[in-house]
Formats: sequence, structure tokens, C-alpha cells
Amino acid sequence: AVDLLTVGESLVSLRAAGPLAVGGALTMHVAGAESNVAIGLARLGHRTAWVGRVSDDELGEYVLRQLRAEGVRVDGVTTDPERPAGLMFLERRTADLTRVRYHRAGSAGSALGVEDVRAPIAEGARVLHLTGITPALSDSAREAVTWAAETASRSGTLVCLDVNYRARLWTREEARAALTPLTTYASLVIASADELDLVDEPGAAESTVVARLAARGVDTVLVKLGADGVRAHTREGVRHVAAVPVTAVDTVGAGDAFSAGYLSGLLDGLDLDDRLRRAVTVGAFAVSSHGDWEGLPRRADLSLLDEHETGSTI
Ligand code: KDG
Repeated sequence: AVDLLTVGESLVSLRAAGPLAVGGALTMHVAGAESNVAIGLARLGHRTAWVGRVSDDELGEYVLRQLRAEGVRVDGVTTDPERPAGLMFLERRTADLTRVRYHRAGSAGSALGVEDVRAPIAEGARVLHLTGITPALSDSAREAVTWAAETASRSGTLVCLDVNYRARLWTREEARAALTPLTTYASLVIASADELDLVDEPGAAESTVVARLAARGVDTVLVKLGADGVRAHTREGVRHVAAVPVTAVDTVGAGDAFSAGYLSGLLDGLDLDDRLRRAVTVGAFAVSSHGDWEGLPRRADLSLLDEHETGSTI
């Protein structure tokens, strides 16, 4: 069994240095929140696998090649002979604003179904990482994620859900209806402050959401605060850890890096403060380098950003 299994869609991302409407060179990368997390953990030395569907062409081959090169296991991946790769175009509109355009409707990745996840889930993992992106892709993808979460949690795998709301894929109401029931299988829920009410009633306060999640069996809720760090709610109370002060050049992938750092600390058996510190540290590497995951640290790199404040109890 691997340390971490993630399920989702990996996209071919085409990045433009300026506005897409004026053309110019595009650079080709692999994107996808779940595979970003897998890469983050693999870089830190954990045994990691990603599961999903890829197109049966050069683009699918490219996704697998990149993940393999990063040390992520892909032997559970399904190759889809009929559907194309999901694409994502990224354009830099201002120095600090990147705009995303998807071409993923009907993609191989969005056709994910229960059959694709059965064997990898049966093999087992210490942690199963899911995001709110996959259930937005199709009915079958939503069923696959729900089945995976339920089956894994029943067999003692720790299930982590990152809400990861994508407004270009579905409405907040649709997301809420799909994601709230998923939290019954999760031990760990990660969200930014404005995503918290997507696993509860519209407009619910943070403390209310946390209490209701706890009642459903979630023992840790991490509220990502961007440049302000993270607030962690556990049965022991609330902790705040500041972000590592760095110059942000590209925030895409920062949340995934944060999740990877936290889960790495969890797999290493670190205490809460040290897990949170690893999360903000890996997040800081992501925002201070270009690309979704290219700048993520290896273990020896972590100490480069060591000197920052410790956490405080609220
Ligand atoms: O978190 C970064 C992701 O947004 C990106 O890699 C693409 O998974 C992706 C998505 O669906 O937005």
C-alpha cells in the first residue's frame, strides 16, 4: 500500500506569458489539483499514487511521463481510447492575476467512474486525498469519489477532502449538495474561508461549520488564509500559524502545496504545529515559484525557509 492515494483529473496546461487573445508562445505543463498534491508528497519522499483517466495519445502519455518522472505511481491509471485530454489555458492578465480557461467537458479525465478506482482503493493507502473538483466533472466522477471515500474510510484509511471550489465548473449550490455528504467520510477537511459554507448551509459561520463537521466525524478542519497563514480547528481547540513571508510570483497550486505539506507532516507523525508549519512552508515554495508544482521542495529544501514565527493558540 502507498502512503497517499489521490484520485482526480490531470490536465495538460498551456501557459501564456500574456493575454491569450494576442497569442504568442505557450508552455506545456501538467496540472490538476490532485496530481499536484501527489507530486508534492513524492518530492518529500512519500510513496504516492495518482489515479484517473488519461487520453490514449501523446497528451495522455505526457501526463503519465511527467508524473512518473516525479516519482508518482501511475499503474492504476486507465487509458481512455475514445476521449481527448482535458486542457487548461492560463493567461497572465496582470502581474498578479492569472486567468484560467478549461477545455475539459467530455474529456477522458471527466469520464472517471467507480471501475477506475476499485483496484487502487482495494490495494489501500494510509491517506486518500480528494478534492471538490472531481465531483464537479460528471455524475460518474462524483459516484467514483463518493464510493472511494466511503470504501476507504470504512477500511481505516484517513480521508482528506480539500473543498477546492471551481466556479467555472459548477454553482455554489451544486457544490454544496455534492460536497456536504462527502464530509461524512472525511477526517480532515481543508478549505479557504470563503469555501467553508460549501460543506454546510449558505452563509454559515466558521464556528458553526466546524461544529457540524465535528458531529459528522471530521476531527481536523484547516482554514487556509492565504498570506495570513492557516487556522486549524481540532478537538483540542483552535491554532493559528502565520504564513512564511515570501514574494509571491504565482499563487496557482499554492493550496495543493499546502495540503501536500500538511499531509507529509501527518504521515511523518509530526504534532499539529509542525504539520501546519510544514504546510505553510511548502505553500510558500509554491507561491514564490512559477508553475503549479515545479518549484515544490524536496526534503532538504524545507530548511531554506525555516526562520519564521511559530504558531499561537487562539
Ligand atoms: O490547484 C491548481 C489547480 O486548479 C490546477 O492545477 C488545475 O485541477 C485544476 C483545476 O481543475 O482547476
